[in-house]
Amino acid sequence: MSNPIITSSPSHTDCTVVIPTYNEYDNIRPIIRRILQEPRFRVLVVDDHSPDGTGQVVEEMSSEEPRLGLLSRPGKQGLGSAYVEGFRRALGEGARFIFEMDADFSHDPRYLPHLLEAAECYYDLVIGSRYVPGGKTTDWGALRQLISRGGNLYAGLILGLRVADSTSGFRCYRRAVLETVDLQKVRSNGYSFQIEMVYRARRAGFRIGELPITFPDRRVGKSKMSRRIVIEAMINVWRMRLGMI
Ligand SMILES: Nc1nc2c(ncn2[C@@H]2O[C@H](COP(=O)(O)OP(=O)(O)OP(=O)(O)O)[C@@H](O)[C@H]2O)c(=O)[nH]1
Ligand SMILES: [Mg+2]
Repeated sequence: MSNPIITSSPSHTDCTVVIPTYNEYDNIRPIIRRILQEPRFRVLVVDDHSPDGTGQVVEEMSSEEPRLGLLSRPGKQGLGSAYVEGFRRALGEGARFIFEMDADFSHDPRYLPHLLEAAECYYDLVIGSRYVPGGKTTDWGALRQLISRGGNLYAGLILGLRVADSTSGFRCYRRAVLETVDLQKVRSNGYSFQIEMVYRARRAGFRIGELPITFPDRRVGKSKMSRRIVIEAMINVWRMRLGMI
């Protein structure tokens, strides 16, 4: 009698979407449900003890959903360190493709399979980009647009990134990128975290691509963007350039 053939199908969950959260109570349940409609995907939420109970929602959901994980931290420690901890967990769990995504529906889950396809076929890091042809932001006022576009131009010029949207937090990394970039050395915590990851991936010689996305404003909840985060980014770009990061 012949042995049964065991196949490893692509529906095996080899993709982990890491979502950092701070006070995303109204967004977290629907965004998780939507992502988990994709059979290849797991979700790992990194919550900083959100006072609004975001973490509890995830904990409850995870008791019935094996493809959902929660990493709970004791207090608000910033986006960059949340991602670094999430990446480590996802790598430890064997993910082959690791995604970054916000909880607030500015990043439409329908793009996930496209980011994945581009990472499987062409690139080591794929960025969902507002600033390549076909990409856009829809609801922002002039000031917010200026900060975002200006920040991208600034970082791109100073660091030679050759990327239109280095501050985008919607992306897919092949596991090799996160294994190669020394996560312990990543210093940025706010928007510059995204820039620093592009910079380090570029320096390590990885192929970086961008796919156009439409980026609406967050559906509900409050923005965590602050003047401090913008200033941190402006300074950190120079610290990278001068080899201090
Ligand atoms: N764990 C954790 N998550 C955070 C922290 N700061 C922001 N986040 C999450 O990171 C994601 C992006 O933050 P946002 O406030 O949406 O930042 P933004 O998209 O630049 O701002 P808006 O466009 O105004 O929403 C969201 O899912 C936040 O809940 C933090 O300190 N810790
Ligand atoms: Mg947002």
